[in-house]
Order: sequence, then C-alpha cells, then structure tokens
Amino acid sequence: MTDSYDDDDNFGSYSMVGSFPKDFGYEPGDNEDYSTQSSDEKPRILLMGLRRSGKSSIQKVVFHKMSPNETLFLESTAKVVKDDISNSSFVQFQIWDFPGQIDFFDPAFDSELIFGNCGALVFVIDAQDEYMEALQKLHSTVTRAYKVNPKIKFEVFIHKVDGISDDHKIEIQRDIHQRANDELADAGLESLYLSFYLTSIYDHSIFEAFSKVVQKLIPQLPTLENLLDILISRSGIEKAFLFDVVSKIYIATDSAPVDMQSYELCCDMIDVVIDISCIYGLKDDGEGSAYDQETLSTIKMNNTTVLYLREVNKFLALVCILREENFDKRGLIDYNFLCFRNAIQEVFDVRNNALEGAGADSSGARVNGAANPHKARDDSVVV
Ligand SMILES: Nc1nc2c(ncn2[C@@H]2O[C@H](COP(=O)(O)OP(=O)(O)OP(=O)(O)O)[C@@H](O)[C@H]2O)c(=O)[nH]1
Ligand SMILES: [Mg+2]
Repeated sequence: MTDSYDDDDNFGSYSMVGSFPKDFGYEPGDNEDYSTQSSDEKPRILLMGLRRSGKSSIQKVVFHKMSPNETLFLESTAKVVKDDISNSSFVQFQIWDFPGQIDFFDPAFDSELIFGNCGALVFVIDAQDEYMEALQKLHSTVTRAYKVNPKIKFEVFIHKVDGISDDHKIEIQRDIHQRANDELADAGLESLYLSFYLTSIYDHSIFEAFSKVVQKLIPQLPTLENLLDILISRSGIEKAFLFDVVSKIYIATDSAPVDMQSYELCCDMIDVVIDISCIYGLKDDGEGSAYDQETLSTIKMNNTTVLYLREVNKFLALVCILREENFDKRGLIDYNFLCFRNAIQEVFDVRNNALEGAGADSSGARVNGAANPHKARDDSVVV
C-alpha cells in the first residue's frame, strides 16, 4: 500500500495525495539557489515504451501521489508531457512522459534535443502482454539514444508484474534480459548496458526501482552511502535509508543489501508519521507544517525491532531499523544523528558552492539542501 486513503475521495484536502495534504509540498522559493537554471537545463528522465505499458501511471503514482486504482482512468498520452520535479521534491530533474506511438522517423522528432541532456531513459514493458513488439521498440529506442548520448543510463521496467507468480516473473525477466542483450550484441553494442527491474504500481516495487534510477543521477551518492555506513556501524543500527519524504524515494542507503520488507516498513512509517502529524501536529488555526525540524518518531514493533525516523532537512528524512537492545543507547544514537545531519548539510554546502562557482552541471540531478535550517557546525564529524 502506498496511499492511506486509496479508495476514498472524501477526505477533503487529503484526496489524491495519500498521506500529504495538497499544500504539503515545496514552495518555489525552496529552490531559489537554482533559479538561474532554466527547466530545459535540468537533467531529464525519459519515460518511453509502447502504448498502455503504464508510463503515465508510474509518473503519477510516484511523483503525484495518485492512487494506483485511479490510473485506470488515465487517458492515453497524446504528446510529450514534461513534468518538473524540482518544486515538489528535493532532487531536481524533469520527467518527460512520451506517448506510446512515438515515431522516431518523424522529422519532428529531434533526437539531439531529446536525448542530449538526458540522464536516464526508462523503458517500460508491459509484462502482462506479448512483449516481442516492445523488445523491438526497446532496441530501436536505446540504440538511437546511445548514438546521441552514450552517457544515458538505460533502465528497463518489466512492469505490471502484479498478478504474475514469482516463478513466472523470474522467467519473464530472464527471457527479456536475454533477448534484449542478444540483440544488442548482434548490433555490436556490448557497451550499452541495460538495467532491469520488476515493477508494479500496486506495491512498493515501483518506488524502489525509481529510487535506484534517481540514485544513479546523484553524484554525491558514494559520500552519502559512506556517511550512512559510518552512522549505522557506530550506533548499532541494522539498516538506514535517507528518504525524500514527499515521493518516498530513498536517495541513499548504507551498503548492506536492501530487502523489500525493510524498505516497505520504512515507507509505511513515513505514512504513519505524516498522517498523525497532519491530524494532531498542526496548530489550531491549521498553521505549521506536518513535517518540520521537530519531526522525530520511534516505533517499537512486537518483534524486538525499533523504527527511528528523524528530519534531516525540509526534504529528507532518515529512517532506521534497529534491534531493541541497541536502542538502550538512545543518547548515542541521537548524538550520532546530529553529527550525521551536519555532515549531510556540509555535503550540500560543498555542492552548492561548487554550483555557484562553476555554473550548472547538467549531468546529474540536483540535490537541494538549501532550505535546511540547521547550520553546519565547523567541527562536525560523525562519531
Ligand atoms: N495491473 C497493472 N496495471 C497497470 C500498472 N501500471 C499501469 N497499469 C494500467 O495500465 C493502463 C495504461 O496505463 P497508462 O499509464 O495510461 O499507460 P501509458 O504507457 O502512459 O500509455 P500511453 O500514454 O497510451 O502511451 C492503465 O489502465 C493503468 O491502470 C501496474 O503496475 N499493474
Ligand atoms: Mg501515457
């Protein structure tokens, strides 16, 4: 489940946006550091694939909190829809949702323009349908894009895998992987690397897959992972995720493998905290924010596990899973968290300074820490 109010449109400002009231978002001023960067300069994520494969649904569910059931009523996309994510999420990029019937040989299709400043190309294949035509289209799309810009990350979503048995899923993935790579090898394009994901809008898999797509566009990822590794090893934490709170995409995690259940648990915790905060956390006149620098929550589970969520900055939250016995050292965890938060802020500061000095670098997504009210301490070191 991704939305708490999926089947109900009578929740006033809560409808359509799951756990967030409609006005919970980021005002344009939040991104003022980057106002010099025009929309067209932002790195792009392209969504391509055959008609009805699920492109628009993915974009709506992940970035606009549409409930999966509502996507049944989406109309077919007639022309490219450009969606600027910079004001609703801390990672700055544009998503271009293409119509399924796009024709590359149409003179109006300008490959240089479309693939030139593209960070990632997500190709969506409907796993519930015959996929031979989709594979042909995948091949023609990626080869064309690769010729224009070999730096593009090619991501293949084997989509709509809900309702398909686990064995069959693996079989489909193996078959698609094999055929797509064979075709590339035949074309002499071994250096073109495709990543494959099994996705569905009806569970967390689409958020997980999109997290990985976005992470590849964040140049600071190794630093963030390193900081998370240090934090968990010094605090007795099992697993830690750095979340973009609005989209519930995780932009980094420690280097231990991610299991889906942990990720789902952490996503659900964000929902619970924001829901409670929306109901009880606002001032009487409705002022205030459901998510601010005071946001901190711990949940003790009945299996000796503790969940710990804390605000890192206006866009980010740290969500950790740890054993109950390690939570006895709460003071240490809190202290280490503060050091971690400062270190994250320093990473953003360095990034922002570099951007100011060198102008915009268009190859990676923008990580925006500008609105962080917490000043970096000179001596901040993660213990
Ligand atoms: N079962 C299932 N259905 C899905 C999933 N994702 C999308 N759909 C359905 O697929 C249908 C087509 O979705 P769209 O998002 O409009 O597809 P599209 O690729 O944007 O189509 P065009 O705009 O025509 O190219 C809708 O009825 C969605 O509800 C999924 O993960 N599982
Ligand atoms: Mg569409």
